[in-house]
Amino acid sequence: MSAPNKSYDPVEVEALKPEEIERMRDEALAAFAAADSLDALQEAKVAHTGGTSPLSLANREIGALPPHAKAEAGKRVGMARGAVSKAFAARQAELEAERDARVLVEEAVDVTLPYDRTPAGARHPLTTLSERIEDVFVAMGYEVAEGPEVEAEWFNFDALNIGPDHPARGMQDTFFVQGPKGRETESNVVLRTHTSPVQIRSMLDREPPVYVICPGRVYRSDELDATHTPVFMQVELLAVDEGLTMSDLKGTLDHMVQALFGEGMTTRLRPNFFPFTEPSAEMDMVCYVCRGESVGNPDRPCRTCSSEGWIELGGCGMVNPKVLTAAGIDPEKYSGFAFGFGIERMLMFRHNVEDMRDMVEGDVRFTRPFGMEI
Ligand code: FA5
Repeated sequence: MSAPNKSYDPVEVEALKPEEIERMRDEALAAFAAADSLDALQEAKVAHTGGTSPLSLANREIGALPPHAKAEAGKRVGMARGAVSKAFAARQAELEAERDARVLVEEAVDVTLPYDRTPAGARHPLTTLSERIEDVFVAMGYEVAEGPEVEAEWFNFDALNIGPDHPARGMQDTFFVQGPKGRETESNVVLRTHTSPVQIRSMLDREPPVYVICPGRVYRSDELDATHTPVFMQVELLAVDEGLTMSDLKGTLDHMVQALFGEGMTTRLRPNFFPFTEPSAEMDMVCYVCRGESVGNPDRPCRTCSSEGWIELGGCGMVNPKVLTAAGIDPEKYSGFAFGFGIERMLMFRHNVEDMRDMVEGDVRFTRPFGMEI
């Protein structure tokens, strides 16, 4: 830095000459304009505005000028530095905008492209349908109840009024669990053939009133074919309260089919026999595709109900007083109704599945159209 000099003319200090200041400014502006990246711009900034840059050094010279010369030199250097600083900010904004535009293009994701990640899998439609049915009843105040799949014969048969010699035991083609060594035939344990034993467990576990919905897996020694599987799902419904009648059962079933299949669906009951309900009935719902209009109408055949107008859903009836007694409930005071049906059959007609084997083979091409609900 030069020493103070009273007779000093700022124009005579080389670094403060107007043309020198202009040159420094123009070099800085040219360097900023030439910078083609934010990093290059940063380097140009250090070179042209940093502590050892020509403009900073010229600025320092001002301090050594006599007072009357400082103002003019200060103005000249200040204006040059202001122009350099503005040019830097403008170029920085330009380069940042270019970078943002480039990143948007480079990092764009085409959400319509097929992805190659391993799919996480899907819940089986039998599970989602079963939960949907549970929701309908939970909304009416029912509780979800469960029981074991390996069940005592007493719960599966005896308590349900299916005696040792009752033909229903044979009819249900039971899988018997082998007893201990030497007493293989004496286990009294079976793979449950229906969800009705959960009725007994629910009544023994609770004081009436009892309102339960019992979904679960059941087993029968049926061959696997288009309409049967040896392992399938049932849902059981049980209500025990004072003064329940068949009309409560009918109203509940009507509500269920409307909640599952839509407004205006109705049900009908046909006489049937189950040892654990008296009277017993087979429950049909009106065909949700043709609504009965295919009956006697060859021009409008219906594949869903085979033009019968009705679809069979399951068995039901008023709980047999003997069953209430076996579960410790006074049949003089309480009555109950029950209903049981197969989920595979319901999935078949609700979603036009033609072959039950598709439900057990585990092929994702079957489950995928039902949605990837996890
Ligand atoms: C029963 O199992 C009674 N426990 C239902 C019941 C409960 C009646 C409460 C009264 C009161 P059933 O044997 O009909 O009933 O079987 C009920 C349903 O299970 C049938 O309607 C059918 O949808 C389904 N089902 C029966 N066998 C098979 C099978 N092998 N594969 C798939 N679904 C089946």
